[in-house]
Amino acid sequence: MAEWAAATGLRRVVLASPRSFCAGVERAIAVVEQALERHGAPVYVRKEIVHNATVVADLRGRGAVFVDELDEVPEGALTVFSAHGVSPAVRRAAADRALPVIDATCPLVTKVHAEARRFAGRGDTVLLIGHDGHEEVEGTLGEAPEATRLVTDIAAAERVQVDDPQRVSYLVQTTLAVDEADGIVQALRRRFPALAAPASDDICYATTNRQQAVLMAAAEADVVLVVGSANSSNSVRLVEVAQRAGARAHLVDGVGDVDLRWLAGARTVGVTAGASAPPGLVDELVAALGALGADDVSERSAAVEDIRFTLPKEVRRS
Ligand code: 0CH
Ligand code: SF4
Repeated sequence: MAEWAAATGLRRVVLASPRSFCAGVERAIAVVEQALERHGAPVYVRKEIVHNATVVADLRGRGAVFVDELDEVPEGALTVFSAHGVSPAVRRAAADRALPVIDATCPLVTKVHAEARRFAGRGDTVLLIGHDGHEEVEGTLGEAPEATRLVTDIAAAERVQVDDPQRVSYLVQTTLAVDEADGIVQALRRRFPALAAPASDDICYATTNRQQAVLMAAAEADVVLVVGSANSSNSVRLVEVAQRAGARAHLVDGVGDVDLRWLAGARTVGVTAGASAPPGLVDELVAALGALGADDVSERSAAVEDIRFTLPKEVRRS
C-alpha cells in the first residue's frame, strides 16, 4: 500500500514514437497467421517467430508449434523460418528433408546476408559486428563462415585478425545500438583504414527510429519503461540507450512486471516498446499508469514510418 501511495504522484506519460511492431515483425506474424489459416494447425516454426513472449504464446494458442531445430519437425510438416533469418546450412537441411518451408526472414536481414556473400565472394575478410549466439548473427555468419569473424565489442575490434588488411569489410546486426556500433566501426577503421562499409546502413530504420524516439522521451522522463522480452536484442538496446542518456530505464514484458518502487517520486514516465512487442501491451501499460494518476499522455515523435513488406508468395493475399 505504501508503494502504491508513493507511486501516485505520477502526472505525465511521454510516449516515444515510433515504438512497437516494425514492418518485418508484422510480416513475420502475418506469415504464421496466414499459414495457419490456409493450411490449418499445426504449423511448425523454427525458433521464436519474433523474440516476444506474448506473440509466441498467442500463436502457440492458435496452433503454431515452436521448435529449436528442424529435426523436431515431423516429415512433410509445414515449417516457417523466423524473422531473424537462417544460415544456408539450415536451408539445406530443410531441402534435404523436402520440408515445405515459408521463409519469414525480414527482407532487411536478407539484405545483410546478401552483403555477406558479396563481400566474402570478392575475397574480403568480413567483420560481423553483433552479439555472440544471437539467431540473426548465427544466420549471417553461416553465409561465409570461413571468411567471417564476429566482433562483439571494441575490445574484440582491437584484437581481431584478418587475412589481408587491404581486403576487409564490415557488417552489422540489424538490431544493435547505433552509438555502440559506431564506436566499434571507428575502432576497426583505425586498425584497417581500407575497411569497406555496407552500401546502406545494416542497423535498420526501425531500430534507428526507436532509439531516437526513446532518447526524446528519456530527456523528459524520471523513469523509462520499455515493453519487450529479455531475449529481444532491439528491446534491450532501448533500455541501454535510455540509460546511457542518464535515465532510469527498465524492461517489462507487460504491465505485470512493473515494480511500483520504480515509480516512487516520479512525475513523468517515458514509455516505449521494442519492435517485437505488441502495441496492445503498451495500451495496457498506459491505462495502468493512468489509474495511478497520470492524466496527461503525449507523444514525442522521432520519425513517421510507412514501410510495409509484401508477404512471401506462399501466403500472399491475391
Ligand atoms: O531484436 P531481436 O533481433 O532480438 O529480435 P526481435 O525482438 O524478434 O525483433 C524483431 C527483429 C527481427 C530481426 O531483425
Ligand atoms: Fe526487419 Fe528491422 Fe524489424 Fe528486424 S527490426 S524485423 S531488420 S524491420
